[in-house]
Amino acid sequence: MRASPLVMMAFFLLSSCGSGGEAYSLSSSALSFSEPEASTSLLDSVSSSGESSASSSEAGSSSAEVSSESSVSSSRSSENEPLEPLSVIALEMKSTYGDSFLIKQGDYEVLVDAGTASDASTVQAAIDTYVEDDVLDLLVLTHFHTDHIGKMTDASFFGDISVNAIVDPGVVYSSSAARSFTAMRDELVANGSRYYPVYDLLYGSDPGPRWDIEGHGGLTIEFFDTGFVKEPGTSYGGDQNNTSLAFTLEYGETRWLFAGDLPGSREADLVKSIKEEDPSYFADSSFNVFKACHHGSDGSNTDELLSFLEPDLVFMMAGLEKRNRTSSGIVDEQHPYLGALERFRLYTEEVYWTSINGTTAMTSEGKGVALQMAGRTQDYYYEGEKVDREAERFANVYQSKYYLAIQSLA
Ligand SMILES: [Ca+2]
Repeated sequence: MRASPLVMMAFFLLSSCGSGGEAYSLSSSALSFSEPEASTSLLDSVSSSGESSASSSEAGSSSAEVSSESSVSSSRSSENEPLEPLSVIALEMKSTYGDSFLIKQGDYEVLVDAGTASDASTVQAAIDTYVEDDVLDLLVLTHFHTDHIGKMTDASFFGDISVNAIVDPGVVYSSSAARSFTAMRDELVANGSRYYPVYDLLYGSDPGPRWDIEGHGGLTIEFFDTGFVKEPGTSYGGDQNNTSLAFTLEYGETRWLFAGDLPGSREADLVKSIKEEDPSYFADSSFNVFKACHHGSDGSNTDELLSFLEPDLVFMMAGLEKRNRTSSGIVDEQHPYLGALERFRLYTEEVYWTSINGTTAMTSEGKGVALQMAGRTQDYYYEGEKVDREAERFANVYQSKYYLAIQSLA
């Protein structure tokens, strides 16, 4: 594999993990697995790389099998020992907006949102690939907008895969997509899924807002109040972005924050909630990962949130808008917006967007994060020429022609 500067960028992120970085091997094979046209190749390759990362103890096992009790307890007993891999896989979105990503540690999987209706096959392929035990352990719908519900409007969306638990904002919103999602949720509950409106997690009883996922290397998921959490069944017809769920992942020395399409006006309340729980939550972490709020909107991703997070890695989902996929080039700003990108840059250059990189897997063994990108499956143009997909496969957003284009529009 040629050592292009862009590949080295991906490797740099890996080696910024500190002394534990040698535990990783971002081998050339890990980067050459997938062709840009086939995002499922990346899905396959991530499982494979999970095996190779853990192969020192459990050669030949699948990534789900290696998270045995013995290896988990030994990981906990020594800070220098890598944990079994945790992967967060951000899926390439096909049309405007859209969020969908999977979290996987061993046989524990979380699906967060399902993009737009046109992303359904991508999301289903990811579920089929990663949910090897046919039990999706947690489904999180961050809020009731169509670019997050996608085709989760009928229980058949999940095929033979059962959904163990569901968390959503619990409000009643009268769009047809929201009604369909709610009907699907009821059907899943009738089939045995547990359902937790976020209000009940925060202010009800079991299981509470902080979930320690037993047998998964100390993986912890925690939900936070954004100041807009409503009692279950409350009708809310306003901007659903306000109701976006916010939650963190804690894994080894890494911290991750996800908050759907939360608007900037709610971010201060989120910071306040996290500070009340643990003011040093992000400050004491060696590596902070942030899913940009609202697809990298300028109205979200405020200085107040970013200065609290001090992110080391930011990732964004959102498809290229139709008008920006013609030979005219990027003719209008879209998500992600320049204002948000400039604010991220005050903290890190490691800012990635699935419409530049394609489906992206972020894998951590407890220190730092290694990246694998499938390459995008859609094209855009700059100065009349199609921008080379492979040239931007490992590019951060500031190295992309998209960034040049929106700078020129500003
Ligand atoms: Ca599972």
